[in-house]
Amino acid sequence: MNRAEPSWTDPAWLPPEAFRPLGTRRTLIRGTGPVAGTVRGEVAEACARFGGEVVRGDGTGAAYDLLLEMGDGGLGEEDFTCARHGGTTTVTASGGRGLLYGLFHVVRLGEKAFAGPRPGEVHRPATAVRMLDHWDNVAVHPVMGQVERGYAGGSLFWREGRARGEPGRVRAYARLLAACGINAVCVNNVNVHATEAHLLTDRIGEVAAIAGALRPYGVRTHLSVTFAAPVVLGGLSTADPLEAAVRQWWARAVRGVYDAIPDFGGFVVKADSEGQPGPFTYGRSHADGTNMLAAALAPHGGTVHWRAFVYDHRQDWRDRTTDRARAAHDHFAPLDGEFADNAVLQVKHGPMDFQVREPVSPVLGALPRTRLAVEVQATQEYTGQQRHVCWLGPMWSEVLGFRPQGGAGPAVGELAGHLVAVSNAGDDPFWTGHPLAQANLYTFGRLAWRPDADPYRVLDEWIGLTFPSAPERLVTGLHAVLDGSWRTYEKYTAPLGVGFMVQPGHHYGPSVDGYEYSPWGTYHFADRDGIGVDRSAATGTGYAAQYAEPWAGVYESAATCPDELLLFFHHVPYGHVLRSGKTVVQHVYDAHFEGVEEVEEARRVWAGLADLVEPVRHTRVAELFEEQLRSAGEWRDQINSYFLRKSGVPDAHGRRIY
Ligand code: GCW
Repeated sequence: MNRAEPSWTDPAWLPPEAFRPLGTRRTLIRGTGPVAGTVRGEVAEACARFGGEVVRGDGTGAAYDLLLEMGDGGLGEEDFTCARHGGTTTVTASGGRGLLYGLFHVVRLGEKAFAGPRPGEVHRPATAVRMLDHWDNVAVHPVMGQVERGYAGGSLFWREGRARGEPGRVRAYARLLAACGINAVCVNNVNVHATEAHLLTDRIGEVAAIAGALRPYGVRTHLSVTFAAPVVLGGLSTADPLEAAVRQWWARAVRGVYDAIPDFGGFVVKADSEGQPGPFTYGRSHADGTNMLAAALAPHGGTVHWRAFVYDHRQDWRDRTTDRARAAHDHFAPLDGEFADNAVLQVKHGPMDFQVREPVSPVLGALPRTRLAVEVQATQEYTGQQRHVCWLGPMWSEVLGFRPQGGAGPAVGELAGHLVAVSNAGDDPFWTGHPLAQANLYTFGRLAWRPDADPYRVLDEWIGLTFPSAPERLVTGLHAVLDGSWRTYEKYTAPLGVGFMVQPGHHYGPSVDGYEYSPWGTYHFADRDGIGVDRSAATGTGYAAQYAEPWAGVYESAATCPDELLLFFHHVPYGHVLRSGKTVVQHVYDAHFEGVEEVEEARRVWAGLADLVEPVRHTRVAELFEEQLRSAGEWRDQINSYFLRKSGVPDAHGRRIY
């Protein structure tokens, strides 16, 4: 592969050129504090490059094109207004972050920010916390490596047991994040191993240094902690959340954290999940565990994000009564109303595990008295591992637009006060391994700011910022490659919502029965007659009944269940006729042939953009397309052959199946 030496100045959104419209203007800045200082620095740098000017003093009597002003009391700390009258564009904010977001708004608008009148608009984020969780280990893990499920090189923060000590790189990352509205980062893996446990106490200084590099761009730092910390770090004999000594230990530990990081965001906790310790050891509930940590954080304004990803990961495949999809709702719905005010239940968007197609988690509609965060996965564990183009904007947008109570009820984007993505960034020269995977990171940030935003418009923004003054052919080409890429990926991988069918362990590439007899609870139950999981209430696991109406009814019956989720909810014969009019097995064949053809077409479009994209970026994507095409072909052939062999039903179009 054609890899340059890692460098954090390589292409991403916000190249210097994106600042040209602003950098050629005269700007007056009124604001104080560290983040306002960042705004000043950004504008000064752009002006130095492009010939504009930062107007000095209070600006009285001076002419300026842009006023960036802090001081309006009526706005929240992150809000800003933008207007243009009489030849001056004015951004007003009450806090430094609002001013910074306003600056990036002007950069996004480009020349349009300085043309014609612009009526005053208020911009405010719909969600208070827009967070990236890094599954980064400090020490290289023997199985999971430096970054668990990381496909973008090493960690931005840690290397071989220590902090990298590269604040410039972290600051550059924070700048990209601020430009899409992300305001929080959790700097270590939710699986907290022995070395990482110490970040909470004796190694908090390393976290503080990272926090110092994130802060100028308004990004707060969070930390994953182990529930067993009082035992493994404090030498106590128990981590029972109701023990006074345990509660005191946490209170003291949290004080130490805030001494080092006064604006610390809080903890992220994976407890009693996939082997991580938790309150169950002591016969306590998730609410007991959460609230104990919440109590320690409350005096300092911190929040605990408690993950709902809890299920039996030692299942017996012979047992069809246990359903992993049910687990989060079974565990957490009964606890509604028991969680502290500064506790947030962090729920994966689907009931299983970030598959290319899942129903929206029923947990999101089941805890009206609990603060919720929705967790999506920007790192492409199950969606091509940043070797395949798979822009997830449309999927996330569907999730955020889902209304758990149906038509009149609130959408997931309104129910969740916090949005979280597992980060896809690392020390790769393009930040995300696949240069086009940057679009996922950017889109997440913008959807977190405005969950009902049109993802295709967000993609336009990313294109505009990444390729300033891109000719129409490039814009059209990028849309052609990215717009449908998630559905293309869905077509050539596991069909109709059935999920998994990946190689065990690393999860890349097809293995139809790879998890069929495993303890992980991810089965498809294919036999000679049919395939799918019966999750109906009438004859199956009852999962469908975890939804409110109308969804419980819609999913309960194979006749009303949406095609793309059919095998998630029902075990049907291969000849079952979908709502589309095709049989299940013919759909499988058609989708797999089409999916590979779509990859070929995307590769062709990309090849035709060679004259419009820097060679290093173009080459990287072109090389990855070769691998995507190979892998998609492998998926097609394995899945089609499997279905042909199981069902004995030939392809209606007589295409080659093995
Ligand atoms: O998606 C799965 C991954 C694990 C991950 C886990 C989780 C961090 O395969 O690697 O662990 O989910 O979300 O906790």
